[in-house]
Amino acid sequence: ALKAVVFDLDGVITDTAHLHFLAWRSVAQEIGIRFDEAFNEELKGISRMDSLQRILRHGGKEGVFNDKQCLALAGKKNDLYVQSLASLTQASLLPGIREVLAEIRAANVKIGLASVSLNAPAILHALAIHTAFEFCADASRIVYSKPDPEIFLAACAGLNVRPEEAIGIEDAAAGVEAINAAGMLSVGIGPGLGHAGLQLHSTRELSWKCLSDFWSSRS
Ligand code: B16
Ligand code: MG
Repeated sequence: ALKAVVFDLDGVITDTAHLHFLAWRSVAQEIGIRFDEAFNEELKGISRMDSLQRILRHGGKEGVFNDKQCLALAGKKNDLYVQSLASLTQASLLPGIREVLAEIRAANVKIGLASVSLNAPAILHALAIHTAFEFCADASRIVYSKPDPEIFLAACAGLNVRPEEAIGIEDAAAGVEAINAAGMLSVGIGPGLGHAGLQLHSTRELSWKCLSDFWSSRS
């Protein structure tokens, strides 16, 4: 039986991808790298330091900065990003999320979080939904970014369920890959996620009915 549903944060629960983009763009500009929102897609679900490496590679500046300089650049980005999080309120929840969380809970199925963002706890508090989650994987203890399954496996372990008993929900290609590699069933929200077990256009389509129908159709 289905025992848990594990959510990604950015792009599934709230849309912070644009805030990440604005913060990275401003840091990148200072070191002469330009990038657009299309390239930003490739940073979804990728950890802070790995994102910086991808940006440097994108700008042809791989290996130009030493570790200390990289940490400073990442720190500057995070300061800008954290400042921008002040704009988050309960209204920043993506459509249908509050409802589906309540429905999953009512069905007695556990709810977990698998976000590689070190800011995830602060974001859940700002959205006033932290109490909905029985377990949030600790991003600071994760070694490998998505598409590695590590964070989804950590979420399942913390919820005390086997990956085969859980559904994962993601908006990023690397995230869907991570869910599949963990041995969970995957739900992809948005375009370009043909590798997801179930593809939806928007969080609006998420409901307990859609998740439980998907589960019974596959197991
Ligand atoms: P932070 P997710 C990810 O969150 C974001 O998609 C990614 O763009 C970001 O770089 C990463 O978190 C790290 O975030 O700098 O706040 O630690 O999609 O796994 O919820
Ligand atoms: Mg995401």
